[in-house]
Amino acid sequence: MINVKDLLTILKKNNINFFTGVPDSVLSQLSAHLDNNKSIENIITGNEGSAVALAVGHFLAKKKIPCVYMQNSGLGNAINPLASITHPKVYSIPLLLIIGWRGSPFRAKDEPQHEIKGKITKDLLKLLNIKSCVLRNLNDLKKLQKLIKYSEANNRPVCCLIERKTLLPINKTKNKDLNLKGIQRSYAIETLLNLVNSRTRIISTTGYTSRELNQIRIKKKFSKSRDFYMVGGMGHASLVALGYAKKKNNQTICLDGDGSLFMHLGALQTIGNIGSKNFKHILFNNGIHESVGGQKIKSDKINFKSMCLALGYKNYFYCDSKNSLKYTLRKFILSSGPSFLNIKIKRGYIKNLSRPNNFQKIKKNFIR
Ligand SMILES: Cc1ncc(C[n+]2csc(CCOP(=O)(O)OP(=O)(O)O)c2C)c(N)n1
Repeated sequence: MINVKDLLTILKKNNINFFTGVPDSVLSQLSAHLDNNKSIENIITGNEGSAVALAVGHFLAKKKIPCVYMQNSGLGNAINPLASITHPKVYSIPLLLIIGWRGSPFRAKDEPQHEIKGKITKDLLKLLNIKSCVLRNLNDLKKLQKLIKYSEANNRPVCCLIERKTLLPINKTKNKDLNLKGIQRSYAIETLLNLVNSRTRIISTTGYTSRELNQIRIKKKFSKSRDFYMVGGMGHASLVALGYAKKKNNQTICLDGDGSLFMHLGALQTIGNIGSKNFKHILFNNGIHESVGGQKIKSDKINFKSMCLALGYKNYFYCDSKNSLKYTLRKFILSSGPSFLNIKIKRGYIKNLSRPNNFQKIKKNFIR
């Protein structure tokens, strides 16, 4: 195992003090250190491709190697700028990628969607001409040191892969501005399920939202599940919902998170343009990436109402209290879409959460 402090010491020695990326549970200890270290700049971007872009700009300004961190799922989002901007045959820009390697073939079994990406992660890096090392113990930090020197000398992106349970757990410092106001996500989900009819289809985003929806369905025995859980493809739930809603009459509800919404915010423009009456979009707005450690999103100043209406949504609703949730949800369900409901969610999730599995069955049930 590796103490994240040792990793950061190597990076500091090599003058790497600019970090950008999308958080990942495998790297949550890294995120925690970055947030607590005032001498380090850390910017969380909407998606991983944007982080590479920000890092490129930083290099152009400072001529110093930036660090871009992500989960290997996010490598998909980053491939475009890595292949067509930073690649040695294009601009040849040095940067250090730190990638959380879910589904590594050398570790215990992971979720199916992670196993697939895990198997091809190294090959993807090879295809991109990016040299990589795997960090498992202190000795491996020497390999990282060499790679950074190589990146500097040859102006090339390099990568270090970190598997699950490699970074030593750290004591969580108490965060003073924990968002404890708002509604519990699980309560909001249960209230919604009590209000919708059995023909309603729900498409839910990656992480705790899908896991809680699935668990509540099973435990509370709501009518047979007709949900589509986006266990991967973070940020794409709303357009899956739109694609369905356009061709069916069923009420179609997307359950989104703010991290997911910002990952592919352009989807809102498509929804505003072609969204149908039966399309409903719920944002579980907690201001954090709760599913991967609670890293901040800094969305509290955003005027979602102006944004959604400007982009063409027909209705906007907001709710931040349990007392008005049922009433607001009813109005939202009866409204003519595309409609957006922004629900202020507080931190917290169901303990011992299970995960949706048997994806073929989920798909069949949804289609039926
Ligand atoms: C492309 C991609 N990048 C990163 C991740 C890791 N990831 C899974 S859930 C999640 C956080 C989602 O945040 P949000 O939508 O706000 O929902 P919350 O976790 O707060 O419920 C992240 C970053 C991923 N699955 N896919």
